[in-house]
Amino acid sequence: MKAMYRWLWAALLAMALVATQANARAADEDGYDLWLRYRPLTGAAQAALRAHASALVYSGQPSPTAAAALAELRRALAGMLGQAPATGAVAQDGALVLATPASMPALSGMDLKLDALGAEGYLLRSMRLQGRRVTLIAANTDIGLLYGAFAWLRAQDSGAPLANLDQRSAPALQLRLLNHWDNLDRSVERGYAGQSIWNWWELPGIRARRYTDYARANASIGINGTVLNNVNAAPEMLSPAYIAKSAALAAALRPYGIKVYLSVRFSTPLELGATKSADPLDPAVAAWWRAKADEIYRAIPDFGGFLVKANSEGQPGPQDYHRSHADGANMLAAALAPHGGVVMWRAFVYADDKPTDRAKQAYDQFKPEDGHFASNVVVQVKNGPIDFQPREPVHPLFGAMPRTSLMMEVQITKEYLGFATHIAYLGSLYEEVLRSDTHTGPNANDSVAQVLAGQRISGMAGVSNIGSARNWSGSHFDQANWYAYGRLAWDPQASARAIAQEWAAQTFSPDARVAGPIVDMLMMSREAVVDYMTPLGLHHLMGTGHHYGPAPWVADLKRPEWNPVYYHRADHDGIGFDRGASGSDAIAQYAPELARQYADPRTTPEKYLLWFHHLPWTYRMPSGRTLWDELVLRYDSGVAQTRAMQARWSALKPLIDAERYDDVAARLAVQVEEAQWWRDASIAYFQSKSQLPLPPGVKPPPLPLDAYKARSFPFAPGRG
Ligand code: GCW
Repeated sequence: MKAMYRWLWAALLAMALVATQANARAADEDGYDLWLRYRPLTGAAQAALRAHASALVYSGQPSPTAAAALAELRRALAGMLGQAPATGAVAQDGALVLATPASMPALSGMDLKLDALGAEGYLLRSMRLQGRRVTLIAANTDIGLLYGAFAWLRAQDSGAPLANLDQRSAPALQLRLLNHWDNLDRSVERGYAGQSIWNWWELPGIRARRYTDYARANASIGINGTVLNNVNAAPEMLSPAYIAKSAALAAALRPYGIKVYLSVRFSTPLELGATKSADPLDPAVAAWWRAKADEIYRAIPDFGGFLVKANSEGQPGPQDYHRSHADGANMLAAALAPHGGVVMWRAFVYADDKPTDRAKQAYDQFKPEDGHFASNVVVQVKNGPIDFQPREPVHPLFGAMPRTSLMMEVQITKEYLGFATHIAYLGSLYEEVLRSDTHTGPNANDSVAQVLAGQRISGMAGVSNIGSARNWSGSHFDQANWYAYGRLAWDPQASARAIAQEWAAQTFSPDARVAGPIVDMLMMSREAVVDYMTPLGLHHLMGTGHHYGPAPWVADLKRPEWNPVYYHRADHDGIGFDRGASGSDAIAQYAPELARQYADPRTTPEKYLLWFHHLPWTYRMPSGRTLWDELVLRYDSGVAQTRAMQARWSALKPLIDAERYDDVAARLAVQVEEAQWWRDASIAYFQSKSQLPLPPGVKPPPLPLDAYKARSFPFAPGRG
């Protein structure tokens, strides 16, 4: 009997313990709120916030944009304090005052140096106003106020002290855009977050609330434009019915400072049966585009412009009529110019009939056209010369077309970095690219960030990772890539780590025990992916078509540059792509200083070694190891880093809500397994070439090479 009581007692105690532990864990979250969660605060944190947000002050009738700023603050404060603050026109102690020179003429006399903020910048300042201690959020325009409101919330959410704020910020780039590769049937090319967010079928009559939340999220990180549809564009996009649908989206996004742009198919008038050709020099074609632009601007007065993929991967373009890129771009630019629109003409071109190194083709085609483009054309260049690989050296066009505006395109979606399954923080990738020195100008450091900021039309485009998934990006951690993209497009000099910290604090918790390990995971994640997929400058070794998983052996596709063997060139003697003078000479496209550095494997950064050089397996690395041994160890290191991320996450279990914890944990388990797969398959394949033994202590791949080759994934997502 006594034993039974003891047993019962122990059982009750255990149950109580489990219950308290469960209580201690935060409530489940599905990720819909992104980094704008505004969860209730308690204790000192709540008191501190209350002291700096006792009221919201704005005078006059707010525009839809100023109203959005006020609504966001109200919503946030109601969430965090349990009660929305009073709104009024008169300052009181602890008030948040939102003002532009138009809403509060006195601002102009206050020596705030508002001019330097431009049309989109803001300032946050703790100060005295009408004898009251307030926080001023000031800007020249209402959109600046909205950005300022979000900046204040970011400061609050990341645990910054609110008593002595003095921040000013203005974007370094004019165009900070998302590119959706969304099709009209709602499939998304290279999308891993469900169907397209745009419900084209139901538009324009039915406007999902999600469109407004999309706009809020984007405005919170400074994104000011969105290209709604895939660059592989359908001609129907420009039909009256779809212009009406785009106009409905434009109306939902407008209060948040987000302009709508469209991808256009170069042959649209021909395919819609309106003209007999798509020749840019045919007056009937140019007239059609002018009339079309007029029609679009009647429906969307602040329409941003066109994005064009022409003469690339089978898309039509001016070269079909023996015209140049500039001929094509300028014809469209002339149609948009009267309305203030821009043409973003993509430099991502490579063609069947060009036997040259794919990495050279964009430069070869565009550099000779420098200076030929109209002033409202901006050439959109991918960050690297191949295609959104886990790592690439920067594109040689940056800094090489001084008489043409260039903007940079990066991928936010992870076509080549494990879709939404693997964690890979792209803030690190963007930062690496933006800080790369192009050596193209008179400055000691002509980083890509500086080159971009110096363009007449400046900007960045990020290929969106947003879909209809409840958590927007398909995985919680992929939200960080959307966030980092926006923050870096605003300030290309910002630090990826600082951005990771902001994101982790807002999305999970500012508590260092939570944010610290999450930042560590983010910061190690991209290098881990590089190491287990494509170490030491290897690239484009992914599975055919879907680009998931290792397939370095593929050699039978129609076009040479579709085959991984084209890129790694491994044989019995060595590995790597010779892009020096004895090879494709792609190196010559870089500024002399860089070209000199890349010409010699000894001075080429190790991370780009096999990008630029074909080297014997026995080549001595700076570590003293042979290239073969080093390569194998990198693969192992990638797997080890992935396991380390997993361990960090496991330790966070008590501090993260179960819903998000479990989802991330499941993905990490798959990532560890797949990192191992990448490592095993790659080593098995390269060993079949090198015929060398593995370094001592290294485990051989558990399966024969053929077993890896036999894997196929006919239903992998994202092929549009
Ligand atoms: O990365 C490649 C993708 C294609 C894409 C193309 C591009 C939209 O595999 O799916 O097409 O680049 O950027 O145009």
